[in-house]
Amino acid sequence: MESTREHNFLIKLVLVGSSGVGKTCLIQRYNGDPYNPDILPSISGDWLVRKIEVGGKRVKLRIWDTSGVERLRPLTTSYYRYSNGVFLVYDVASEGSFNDIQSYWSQSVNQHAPEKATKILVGNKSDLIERRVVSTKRGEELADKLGIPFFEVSAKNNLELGKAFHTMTLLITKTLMNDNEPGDSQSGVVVDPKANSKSPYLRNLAGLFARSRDQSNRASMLN
Ligand SMILES: Nc1nc2c(ncn2[C@@H]2O[C@H](COP(=O)(O)OP(=O)(O)O)[C@@H](O)[C@H]2O)c(=O)[nH]1
Ligand SMILES: [Mg+2]
Repeated sequence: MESTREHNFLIKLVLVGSSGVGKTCLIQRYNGDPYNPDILPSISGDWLVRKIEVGGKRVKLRIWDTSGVERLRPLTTSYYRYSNGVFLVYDVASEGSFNDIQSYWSQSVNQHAPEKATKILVGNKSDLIERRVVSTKRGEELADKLGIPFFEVSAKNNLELGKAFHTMTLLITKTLMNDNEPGDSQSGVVVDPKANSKSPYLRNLAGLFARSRDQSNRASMLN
């Protein structure tokens, strides 16, 4: 049995998106593993744990990988259960994967993920400059339409991944601290009773998020 003192928050994250957008690569890269171009398509969901510190709080992230293969999509709905955050991932070199976000994934998340789950739109493979078909602007427009933050990343070149996960974690911890429901089993969260929603890092959250989005956009424009 784990001691609740080990971490202030236990957060469940899920990555969804069509097959081949790079969900597994993103998770492995974020976990510190080298980029592996020969990765096999995921059949079933899998998860790994990463511990990080955000704003002086110890956070344990349990990150779920899912399969975007069409015939297995219904299975994904069970992964949304008790999730605190969902990354909606597309591939900037695949128009189809971008369309799938609008026609399938955003609806499936809204239907099956907890209402309070934080959502972030992620355009992966920003390194594929020649093959890009979805512009940064279109990604931003879709994110605005969905009312969620947006990052362009590259699992291959390890660009902006950390920022996307960091922002997700910050936004979730902010929600949880506002809720302030110690030991809320619905969200699978351990809330430190000493957690103080008036901490300076949370006050700076809005500015931090705006900055990271600016930087994210700038970085993708430079590519
Ligand atoms: N160029 C490029 N290829 C990537 C990137 N991320 C993943 N891939 C490739 O895309 C393919 C699908 O990746 P995978 O992680 O299995 O996608 P998943 O089905 O969403 O889990 C693999 O051949 C990866 O090597 C990236 O950032 N850039
Ligand atoms: Mg996969």
